[in-house]
Amino acid sequence: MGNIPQALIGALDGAEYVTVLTGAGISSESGVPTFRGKDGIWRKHNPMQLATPEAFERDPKLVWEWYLYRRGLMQGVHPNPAHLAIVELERRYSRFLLITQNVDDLHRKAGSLELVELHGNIFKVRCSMCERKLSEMPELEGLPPRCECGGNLRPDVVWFGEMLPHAALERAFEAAAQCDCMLVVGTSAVVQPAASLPLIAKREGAFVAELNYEPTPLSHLVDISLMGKAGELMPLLLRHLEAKGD
Ligand code: BV8
Ligand code: ZN
Repeated sequence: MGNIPQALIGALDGAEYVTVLTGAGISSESGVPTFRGKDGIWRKHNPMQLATPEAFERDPKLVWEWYLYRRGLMQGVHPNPAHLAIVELERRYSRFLLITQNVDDLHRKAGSLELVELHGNIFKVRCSMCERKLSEMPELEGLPPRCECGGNLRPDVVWFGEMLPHAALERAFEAAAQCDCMLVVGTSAVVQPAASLPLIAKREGAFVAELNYEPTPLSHLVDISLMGKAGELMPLLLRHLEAKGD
């Protein structure tokens, strides 16, 4: 079977506590455009113009149009073999945490249970005044949608310059520090504080492997950096683990 280094199979086979950090690359084979890739949505729109509280303050309608467009891209989009391989991986460990930067809800749809969404979820909405959370968009009488309190409803995602949800971040930092092995899948590793999680894991003695389509700032810092498509590498990794386990 293909090219998965023995060191990675051995590290996963011997691990008690495994964490996985994912980024937009794991959803690209589902047809979801990444952020910074050649097909990246941020090619057409400048994220600093749209994914910031200032942008929402200045033009909430424009920001909502962008998020409705992105929600639209998600219609008919399903988890791919990489998402499903992580669900299989989770079942092999009593201690496991999936930490995602993605807001596309595909890990939850795939069946991942121990899951932390560092940057929120594009299908959830919250009030920018009273912070009330809604699980979906209210009937649209126009943009931005309004809360009963009169405040503007906003996508329940983390914008640049905003704090990450405290509980999610705490849980992610703790898991990174305690795990024996961390897989970093499909992220350009440029957004903080998510990109520091693999460094924390490495510093605390975990075996850290990156699976990505192209090199990143992490590639020379991790134990193993595998270049390739997550939808191919992750299922291959699981087949190796199953073969070893039998
Ligand atoms: C905060 C939600 C501060 C919204 C997102 C200067 C230096 C360092 C840091 C900063 C700085 N200036 C500002 C900062 C902080 C800033 C930051 O990190 N900026 C970066 C860009 C420099 N961070 C923040 O603002 C964070 N908040 O720091 O608060 C603070 C402190 C105290 C008090 C108050 C405030 C908030 C960050 C969260 C921003 N929100 N998204 C939305 O989605 O609309 S970030 C956005 O980028 C997504 O969440 C995405 O997940 C994330 C990371 O991108 P990736 O997932 O990595 O996606 P990308 O396209 O980049 O890469 C995909 C990779 O996959 C590629 O490498 C590609 O090769 C690979 N790939 C593609 N296909 C495949 C594949 N791999 C495998 N298989 C494939 N098939
Ligand atoms: Zn409100």
